[in-house]
Amino acid sequence: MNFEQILKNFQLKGTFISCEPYGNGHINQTFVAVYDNYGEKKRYIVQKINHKLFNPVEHLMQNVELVTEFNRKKILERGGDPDRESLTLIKTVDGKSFYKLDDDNYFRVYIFIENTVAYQTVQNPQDFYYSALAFGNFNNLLAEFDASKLYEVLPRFHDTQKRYNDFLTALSKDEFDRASECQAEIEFIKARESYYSKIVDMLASGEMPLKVTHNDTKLNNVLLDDKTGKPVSVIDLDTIMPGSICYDFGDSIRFGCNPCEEDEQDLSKVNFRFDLYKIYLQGFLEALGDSVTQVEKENLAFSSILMTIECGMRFLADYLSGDTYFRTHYPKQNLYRCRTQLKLVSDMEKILEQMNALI
Ligand code: ADP
Ligand code: GN1
Ligand code: MG
Repeated sequence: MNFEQILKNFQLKGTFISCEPYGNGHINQTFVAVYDNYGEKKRYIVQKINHKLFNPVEHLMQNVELVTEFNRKKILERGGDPDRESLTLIKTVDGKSFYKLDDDNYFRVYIFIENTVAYQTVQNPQDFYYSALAFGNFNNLLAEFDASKLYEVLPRFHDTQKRYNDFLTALSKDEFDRASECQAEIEFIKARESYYSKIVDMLASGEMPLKVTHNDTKLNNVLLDDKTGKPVSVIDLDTIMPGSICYDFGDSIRFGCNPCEEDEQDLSKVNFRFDLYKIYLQGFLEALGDSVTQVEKENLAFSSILMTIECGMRFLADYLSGDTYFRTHYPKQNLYRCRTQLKLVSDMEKILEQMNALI
């Protein structure tokens, strides 16, 4: 890709130096670009947007623009630094939030938030506590955001019943003849069918409040200060849509209470970290304050199981379908990712009572 040429379409100052792959996202392709502006080096995050998933890209980018502008205003009001505490889009030369090179190449550029770190696993419990504060505050902030302005870019994103039906479809097709090697995983997912419609049913009946949520609250979607460890900014705003805060809580637990990488092959190392669960719960509830309802609290532990098995079935469905959704770096990576999720589910099931007792 000729980044020097592509980036000429954005309002960037200085001389192009380089643009290299960056980060660990599964969906978009992320790069870091370096510019020299009169001797001062400045970095930018460049993303090639997954336009097949986010279709049309216009809708995705309108959401990102609205949410980042809303956040920036809020940050300014409380005397913060919006270039650091929020994602900031660099507009194109004609004032748009993304650049379309051709039908297969859509790009956006953000200010690189320096002196921060995005962790793949929890390095120390304090980091996890701070990420709970970050996501909890983010949920609180979005409570004031008018949901009707947002496109539902990925409809039914955390509708686990729909995810299960999609999984069953992938299984019945078994296009790559892979089902026979994952019988144990398939049975595990099928045996838990009674879980899948619980939260969507509660949302539909109104028992569970519908809020504007982030929907992808992995630890690596929050930037922490690399010296103090304190939260700096929540990133990856592609999936902001109406949902339940239980989704945001559960997804953080799924990722953060796994002591290993998502694709760890040695399952004896993948043991659910109940100590970290307690810490995250404390931080999350602290940040939510009075805005959290009883029914939300009662479903936080269950949602941790639900979000984890949902992700497990998505990885397995993608494996069965030939690895077209989540970016993989080697064969069977999606199967290994699925296995870690199912191991965490079975660990959580054993201590669900203790998890609930903390509320
Ligand atoms: P994906 O949707 O593919 O997960 P992300 O938007 O989460 O992509 O970006 C991938 C990674 O790039 C993040 O985990 C983080 O490490 C890094 N990153 C993204 N945006 C910024 C930014 N503005 N400043 C610094 N690092 C960033
Ligand atoms: C994807 O974009 P990224 O890598 O932060 C996925 C999440 C999954 C996650 C699993 C839009 O997140 O839903 O939980 O991978 N995002 C999308 O690691 O599907
Ligand atoms: Mg991400």
